[in-house]
Amino acid sequence: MSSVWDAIVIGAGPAGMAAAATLAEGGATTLVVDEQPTPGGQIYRAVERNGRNPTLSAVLGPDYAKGAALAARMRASAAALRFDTSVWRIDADGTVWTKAGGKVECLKGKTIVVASGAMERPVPVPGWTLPGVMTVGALQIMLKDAGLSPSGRLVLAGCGPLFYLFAYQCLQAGLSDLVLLDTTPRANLLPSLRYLPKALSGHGPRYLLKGLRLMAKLRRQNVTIHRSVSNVRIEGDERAGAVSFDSGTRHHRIGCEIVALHEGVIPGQQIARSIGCEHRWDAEQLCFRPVLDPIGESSIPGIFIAGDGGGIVGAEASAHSGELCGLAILKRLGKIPEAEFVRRQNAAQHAHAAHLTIRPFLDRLYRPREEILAPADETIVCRCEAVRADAIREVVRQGCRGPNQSKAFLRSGMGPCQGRMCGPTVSAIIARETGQSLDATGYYRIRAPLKPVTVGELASQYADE
Ligand SMILES: Cc1cc2nc3c(=O)[nH]c(=O)nc-3n(C[C@H](O)C(O)[C@H](O)COP(=O)(O)OP(=O)(O)OC[C@H]3O[C@@H](n4cnc5c(N)ncnc54)[C@H](O)[C@@H]3O)c2cc1C
Repeated sequence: MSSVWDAIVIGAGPAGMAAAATLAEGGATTLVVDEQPTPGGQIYRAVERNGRNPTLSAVLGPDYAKGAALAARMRASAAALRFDTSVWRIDADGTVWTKAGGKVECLKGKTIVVASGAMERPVPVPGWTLPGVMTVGALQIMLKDAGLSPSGRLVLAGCGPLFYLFAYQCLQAGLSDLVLLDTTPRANLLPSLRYLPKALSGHGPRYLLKGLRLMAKLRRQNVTIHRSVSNVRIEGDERAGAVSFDSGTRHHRIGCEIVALHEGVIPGQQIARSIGCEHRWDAEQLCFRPVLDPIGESSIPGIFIAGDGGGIVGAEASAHSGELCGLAILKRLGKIPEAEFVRRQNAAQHAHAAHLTIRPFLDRLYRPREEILAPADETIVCRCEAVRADAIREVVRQGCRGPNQSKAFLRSGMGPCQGRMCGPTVSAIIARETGQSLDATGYYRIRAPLKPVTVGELASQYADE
């Protein structure tokens, strides 16, 4: 074991970068680990390099460019940065196992900041396993990482802020054959209006205006948009060739080359669950999230969770939550005077809250349809082991009460994605079939290794002995 760090930060997205900069500027020995080659996380992916590419910067927009300042602040601090490095195990005592360049290393932190972000909500619809079907986030990663955009007709099916943002970015990138299937249920509109007054405070109006501008641009460019879409099915033998769906009372079928699905993002649970942090079902965001105190500490002392991994808050609030974790750790280490701590904590809490005024409105408006959470019988739920929804319902009828037991019956969640893609759906189906709450149903028990590690890589730590 090389050294004991005051803090190890996992993830260099907005939350991790803000936490690391705050910690290192305050004199804490800080190590940042991220499996990507450069800082930025999901939203600001490759922001340093793309800042030198005016064409791509124009496509990605000004909110993307904001990430460069945060990356520069972290780089200017004394934080040690390790990129292209995956964390594959964390123990509750602050031991962190990484792998990079074929070698495994064991590190120790007095505190850990898990800032590993969100993932897209799985969208299990018939045909979602066909080649040619991706997620909106995956296509956006190709755009940010390599400036690539799809050729041929692209159908985007889903809803939520990232859905419209990516549609807009496609237009900016010059894509002309784009069809949107907006799955926002019409019935969501009225209940969401209850949250509009709150959304008009803090930074809410800025987000609302941005959304309205994106929609106006899509309308001006005459993009075909089908609204209130349901029953999406992707058809094709070898690969996706068409999408059928209902829009209002009409049934449609359109040909396509690529289909991208998106129904919002949910916290990535793998790391926090593997450490044993307590999670609860969030009935507003329809996902599990870790139980955190107001400064971001989890149920395990010394393990902090910042950013979207602690509940979906968006990029700027993620950065403020990272700062809050950083300040709390500095205080615990005795590295910040009380008055300065109180002043900076108040400012960060205030700024964080101002970005959250929009959330209840967005969460209610873009609440996914029931068919996304608990899909029709013939739909494959576990992609790795090809387990269908009806098989999960059948084992519940045979007495299976939870996701871990379903593994023994069906092998669901035991493939290479380690349950990331089927976990939320398996829990939702079992809860509905048993009539239990989601909290009582629970989630897969997640165990290390969180990333594939070879025996050779494990052996590498003893190479010098
Ligand atoms: C695919 C995708 C695209 C998105 N695009 C946008 C967008 O364009 N605009 C927008 O406003 N919001 C976007 N979001 C939402 C967005 O993620 C945020 O609100 C924001 O990036 C959250 O910041 P964060 O710091 O919590 O996490 P992230 O930005 O996700 O950063 C997490 C970091 O942790 C690293 N990491 C995770 N696990 C490990 C591990 N085991 N080992 C090492 N490193 C690890 C990741 O590589 C990543 O860099 C996107 C979300 C997703 C899932």
